[in-house]
Parts: sequence; C-alpha cells; structure tokens
Amino acid sequence: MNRAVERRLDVLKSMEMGSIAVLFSGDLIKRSADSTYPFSVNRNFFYLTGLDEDSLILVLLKTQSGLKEFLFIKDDNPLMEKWVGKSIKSEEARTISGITQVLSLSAYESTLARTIDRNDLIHLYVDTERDSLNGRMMEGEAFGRKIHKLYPGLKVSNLNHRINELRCIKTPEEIDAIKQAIEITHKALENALSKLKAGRKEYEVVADFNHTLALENSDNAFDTIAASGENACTLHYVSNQKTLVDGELILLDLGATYHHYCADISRTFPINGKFTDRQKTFYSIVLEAQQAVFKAIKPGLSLGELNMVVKQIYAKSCVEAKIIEDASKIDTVYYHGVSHFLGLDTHDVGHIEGLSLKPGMVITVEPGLYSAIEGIGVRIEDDVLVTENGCEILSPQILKSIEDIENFMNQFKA
Ligand SMILES: [Mn+2]
Repeated sequence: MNRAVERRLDVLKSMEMGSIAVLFSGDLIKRSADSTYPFSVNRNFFYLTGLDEDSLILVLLKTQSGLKEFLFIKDDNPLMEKWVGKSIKSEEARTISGITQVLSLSAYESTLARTIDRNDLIHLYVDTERDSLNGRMMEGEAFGRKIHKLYPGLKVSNLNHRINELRCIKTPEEIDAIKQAIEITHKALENALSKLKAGRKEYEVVADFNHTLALENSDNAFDTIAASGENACTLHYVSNQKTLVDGELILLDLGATYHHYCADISRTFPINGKFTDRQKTFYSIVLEAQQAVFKAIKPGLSLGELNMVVKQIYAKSCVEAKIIEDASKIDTVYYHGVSHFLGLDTHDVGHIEGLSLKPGMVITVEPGLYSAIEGIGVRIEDDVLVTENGCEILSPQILKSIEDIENFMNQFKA
C-alpha cells in the first residue's frame, strides 16, 4: 500500500469520532514586488500525501458512516500555465497521494461548510506549532481560530504531536532516501576537499560543495558551515568569508537532500592536508567520543543519556590533554548536544518529552570540541539508524580517520 495512505489511516485512527482534520501544503510567500521565496512544502503535509506543491488542502473526515479523505488542488489556469507551467492535475494527485476524491480549490469553502453542517461534527483538528508566544502564526493555527469563531461549538485540537510521533520512526524507503542524500553529500564533500588549499576562501569551499549538489539536482539541507581556524568555535558560523590559512583546520558541517530527506554531516580537515600533533589530539578525542556513542546507542536511551557518554570521555581525555584544567570546565569546550533527529527536517521532529530511542529512528552523532584559547574547533558528525540491538551507521563511506583524510588530500597536492 502507498505509504501516505497508511500514514493518513494512522492519523484518522487517532482522531475522535465526529471530527474533521484540515491540513495545508503552504502558500508561496511574497518576497518583494512580484517575486516570492522558493516554495518549501509543509513537511507534515508532504509526509501524509507525497505531494509537493503550494496551495493544496487535505481534509480527513471521521464519522459514524466511515472515514473519508478529500484533496483540494488548484483550478486549471491557462494564463498561469503560460507563465509558470502546469499545476498538479487530479489524476497525478490521485496516483501520488492515493486519495480518490480530488476536488477543485474553488469548491473548498462550500464543501467544508456543508461537511461540518451535515455531519454534526464536534472536533476540528489542525496541524500547527509555535516557537514562541509572539511568533508568526502558522496557517493551521490561523485556520483553527477562524473556524472556531464561525463554529464556537467545534472543539479545535492539534494533530502536530501525533504526526510527529509517526515521523520519528522511518520506513525502509525513508532510510533509503536519507542514504541517497548522504551519498550526494559524500560526492560533494570529496569534490570540495580535492580543491581545498590555503589562500582560497571559505565560501569557495561551499561553492565546490554546491557545484556537485547542483549537478545531482539536490539542494542544501541547511546553510553550509565552512568554519576555518577559530571560526570553528562558533557552532553555526555561516558567513564563510575568511581566507584559508596554512596550518589551520576547517570544519565543514553540510548536507544534501534527496526527495526532501536530509543528510547532516560534519568533518574537520587540515587545510594543508596534514594534521599537527595538537590537532590530532583534539581530533582523536572527538573520534573516541563518537565511537563511544555509537557503541552506547540502543533502544530505550534518551538523547540526554548519549550526551553524558561524550562528557564522560571528555572529563578524562580533555584534562589529560590539558585542553581544560579539570572536568568542571567541560562546558567551555563542548556546548551543544551530541544528537538530534534527522529526516524530512534537518533538526527533525521527535523532541517530545519522555521520548526515548526506538528502532527505526534516525539520529545524528556529532560530538565537538572547541577551544577558543587555542583557536581549534573540531566536530565529527555521522548519521545513524537506531536498530533493535544498537545502531547502523548510514554514512560509513565518508572519510574520517586521520590517515584516510591525509592520504586523500595528498593526492591533490601540487
Ligand atoms: Mn547536525
């Protein structure tokens, strides 16, 4: 069965009897004059339909007479077709989503009003989330407020949590898509690395990475971080303006996408192709921490517990290497978590209170070590699938050992 069909059935099962859910793919957002920002589909909508187009609406209905699904798509517009091309047609939308009832957007408001009236509904579900109380309202929330005013008896609830729970566990197809994204990242990273040398700019490294992505018809999963020297101590450094200096390291945190699924990889390379002893010390400690986390991962653990594994290693190794004076100073050289979920979003859904690792979850493992005093920052990040007994590393092909990195870079030395 089409995965999107299964997912909608899961959502419908979780809905109360006498309820309707309305979800939006999202609109084109105006940038300036007649230009808009590139369209980015609402990931939950995409997850439930497989459709990637603006202005689509999904309606799920659960009543005593059964479960129903409707999809509303844009009306044919011959003039717009001449300018921007065709929008999705019913047959295609039906095939991709598995929704049989595909209707025209112009019928949406009347269909919705009639559906609410005729079925004596008591629940409306929307999909919305908030980062702050004053943040911009999502379409789902605005819609929920509007309908609640028109139908005060209708109780409005949020489906976001339920959909996010589903998204946490990846299907084999999703894992495969993440692997594809990782492979594109691998190729692009090696292209960038083959041209890495002192005197070039951080943004040129990004350009080399993006060149391969463009050839693979892929996008950046997030703004690439190309942080050389002390810039690596700024976790999300994305200005990428500095000239690369002989003897310094460059930290690259980057990822490609494949069918909206993201890769998220970090590597740290010596700009001249050879690590100094001190750089090797930093690198080896981070690698040791990463290996320890790989070994620790199993169902039932929390991301917080994985982070403790890193700190335990650092408490010993960083003091021995005199990176910090004592273990109480760890937070000055390591100030982020070791893992986040990965999927349709780079920082994927799953940060749900009390949620522990389960087979089928995909997470990053990315310990880092950043000494502003020494001007050295190292981060090593791979993507892993949580399995029944442990984990499978999804990015094993990406250069990582000191030896492999130096050998690879040596080939390109003039
Ligand atoms: Mn990451």
